[in-house]
Amino acid sequence: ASGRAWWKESSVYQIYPASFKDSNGDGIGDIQGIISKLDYIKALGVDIVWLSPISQSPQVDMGYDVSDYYAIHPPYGTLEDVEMLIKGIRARGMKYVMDLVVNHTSDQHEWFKQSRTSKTNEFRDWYIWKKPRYTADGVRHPPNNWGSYFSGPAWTYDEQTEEYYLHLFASEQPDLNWENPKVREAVHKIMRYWLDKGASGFRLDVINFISKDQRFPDVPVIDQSKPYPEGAKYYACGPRIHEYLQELGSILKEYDAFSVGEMPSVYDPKEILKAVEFERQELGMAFQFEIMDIDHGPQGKFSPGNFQLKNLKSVVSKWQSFMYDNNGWNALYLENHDQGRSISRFGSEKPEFRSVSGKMLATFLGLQSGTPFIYQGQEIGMTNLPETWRVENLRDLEAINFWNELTQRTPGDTKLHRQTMKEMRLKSRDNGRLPMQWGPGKFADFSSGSTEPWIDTNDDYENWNASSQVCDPSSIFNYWAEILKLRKTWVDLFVYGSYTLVDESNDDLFVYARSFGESTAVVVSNFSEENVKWSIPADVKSVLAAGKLLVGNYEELQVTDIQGEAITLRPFEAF
Ligand code: TEU
Ligand code: CA
Repeated sequence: ASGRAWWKESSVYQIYPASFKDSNGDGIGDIQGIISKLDYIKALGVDIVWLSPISQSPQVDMGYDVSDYYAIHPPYGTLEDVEMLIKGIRARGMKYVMDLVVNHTSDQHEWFKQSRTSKTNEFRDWYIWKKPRYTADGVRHPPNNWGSYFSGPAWTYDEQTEEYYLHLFASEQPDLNWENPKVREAVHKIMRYWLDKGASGFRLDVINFISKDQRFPDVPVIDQSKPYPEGAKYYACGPRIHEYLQELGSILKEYDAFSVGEMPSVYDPKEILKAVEFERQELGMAFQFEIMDIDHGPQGKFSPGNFQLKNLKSVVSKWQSFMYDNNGWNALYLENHDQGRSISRFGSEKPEFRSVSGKMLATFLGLQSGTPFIYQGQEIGMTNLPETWRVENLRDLEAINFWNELTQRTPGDTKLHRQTMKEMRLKSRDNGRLPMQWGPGKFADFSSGSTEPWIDTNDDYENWNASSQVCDPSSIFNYWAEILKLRKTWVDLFVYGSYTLVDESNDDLFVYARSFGESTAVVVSNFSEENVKWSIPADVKSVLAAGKLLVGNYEELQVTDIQGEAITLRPFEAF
């Protein structure tokens, strides 16, 4: 990868505002709460703070349904609070990145309220409206069979004008019609407004979905129990995507801004490269989903999958090498507000392994080629929701809709329901949304008040929280800080160096090398909870023999241990 850029040398901390820190005791996190924790974020050593949406929103999808891009959701605070936040972030030498959700708006946005009033309204064409289809029996059907990511069809019929509108997500999240130049202009205006206010860039929500195949074809139904399959092949990286992204890219360039595009449902790195190739000046980097989908089952996300290290190796190595070789760039992440916690999915929640496996994952992720993203709570090893949770504890519409649809379709199938609940405990979006565990006090010190938080806290906060970790040099928090510091100390090697997978066929260890000029680093991660004996490959042996130990997640590891013929790695050991 040739081109250098400030955002390649940065790391990012993601905040989910509702669950981060509640300053006024109403049970909902807020901007003043974030401001009160900026020193904590700075101490971790990140460069960029990205906030999930804080714009005005009816919160059908936790703010990913915006009703006014220029106003702040009142429970979070005011515009003045946001200005103060941006100031506080910048005063600490960090940058603010905003979540921009413009594939769709809320149905409560003024544009949509206008759009639905009549076929001749000036905003009609800002959304995607189509006539119904009728079968011979006179029954009305949606214009095609695409499914919504939140269950059911991707189209909702509107009585007022007797047409359907498209929504790839909830029916309260109508998709904007990017074919309309006025929509694009409106988006550009929003971007400039926030860049002028001091934002240093954007995380662009499902940005690869903005250009739809204008024929809106049906997708073949393979499974009769799923009459509304995913239509992604007709809108993920669709026909005019790069034209639209170039328009965004030229604004971003003007401000030397950061950008990361969220790009689900595309697994061909060549497609994503077209958006993140350095010279094309579209986006800086993209979140691909191949790693996140690795433990999804054949029946989708909430069916049992089988996580295997060899799959992770091939997926990670595919993206690492491809982006490096082709002047692209990777966004590195194992967690966000849509995912289960990484220790629960890829490490171990067992008390004796929780900390060490969290540090192993930090080593594994943080030293790869790309820009690392840390999601709130990941830096202290927060884990998934407890076994005791039932569907009543869940707050996320994806899981709730899925559950309702499933239980209605398969009444009495308790085995399936139990299995689904188990998978939800592993992969539902709620897992990442539990209140941040600040301390051992009531509500994990997330909230000062007596009002219950909007979502229950986890059970383990008395022993597992930020305040105890910040001052403990052996904590996950301080280990992450060390990893991020290594990237700063060895910029050429860890930011701009190449990636090579080592010992591909090893079933327990993920080993890779980073190289730049004369320097090489070998990163070894044991993904198993057993001792693993590793016969060090010859070419690696010479590197280790000449080198020094930069970091390791077991305190007693000696340099001489790694300079022999073979070493035994302890459970989840990484160095
Ligand atoms: O997510 C888009 C997306 O495709 C997923 O990660 C989604 O959560 C998953 O496919 C469901 O199985 C983005 C946001 O990150 C998410 O929070 C929003 O709900 C969604 O877009 C709609 O704006
Ligand atoms: Ca609050």
